[in-house]
Amino acid sequence: MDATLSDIQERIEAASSVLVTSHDRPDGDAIGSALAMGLILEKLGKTVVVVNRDPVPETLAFLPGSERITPPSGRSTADLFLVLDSAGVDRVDAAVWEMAADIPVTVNLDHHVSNTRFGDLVFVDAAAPATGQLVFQLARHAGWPLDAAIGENLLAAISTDTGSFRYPATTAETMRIVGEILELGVDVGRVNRMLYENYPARRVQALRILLQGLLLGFGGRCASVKLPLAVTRELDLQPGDTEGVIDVIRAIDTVQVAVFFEELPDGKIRVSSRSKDERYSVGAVCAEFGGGGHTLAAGARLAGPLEVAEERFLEAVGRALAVGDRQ
Ligand SMILES: [Mn+2]
Repeated sequence: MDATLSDIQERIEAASSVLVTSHDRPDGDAIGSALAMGLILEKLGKTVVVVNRDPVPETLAFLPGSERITPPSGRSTADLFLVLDSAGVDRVDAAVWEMAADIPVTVNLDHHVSNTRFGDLVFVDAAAPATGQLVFQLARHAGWPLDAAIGENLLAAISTDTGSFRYPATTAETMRIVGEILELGVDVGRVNRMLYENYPARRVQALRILLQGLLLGFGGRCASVKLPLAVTRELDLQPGDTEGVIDVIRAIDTVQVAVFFEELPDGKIRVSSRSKDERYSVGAVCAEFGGGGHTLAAGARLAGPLEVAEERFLEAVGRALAVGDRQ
């Protein structure tokens, strides 16, 4: 059921122990919002476990509390399960749900328009640019104390999900919130350096290989790159290494839609897509393939092989471009 921030505050304050998670293959918002929530709950005197199927990406390991993210194990005896930044049940691994199976109440706090509204208390604000912003709003609403460590996590969450405050969901309220976060004593220079200027060389090597295969389709309106599993293995790429590749190709002046295809070990193809224009919804394109996300940023999983998935998806992008042109 739809909940208010007050409903969620009440449940959290009544709980003595809380299990916190966010989506598999966590990005900056998933890690930052989960860690901030974990640290907030700890300050409130709760027993907290923050769990994720996947380890923290190397580039986010600097975030305060990152060492506390653990893989799922056993059955939690917590009173409350907080699921952050996850559009659907399937965004969180079955082993995490198994761990949470005995927890009586699940809270779903998220900003994906495609959220399936699972859980007992649901707070979805699709206008918010990051779940980190919702965590801040909840804490401010509740009057819970914050500190610099919490602030660093929230800044990382909001900064990464807004593309460093470039995406249109970035509002005056987002900037005001970031102002309040900086007043907690957060060093914005350090956080940005760690987030954006601290990459292993293999990441740039991967970018070089990907850009060699850059495809510009539909008169330069769609840019795409693909990553075969062989390259992932050869460069020993880690989760997070290819994050940002899509922003590089999206930045081409003629491009309206950017797509990144990645071949996975199981043979499936993970597709990430971005649009620059609300008329061309990559969310709708991904939904055709059972995926989801936002109008301007969405993902899906297609059957392989890589070239077939690429062709099918790009055809759908072509149709979306045509549909958008008629609007
Ligand atoms: Mn997010």
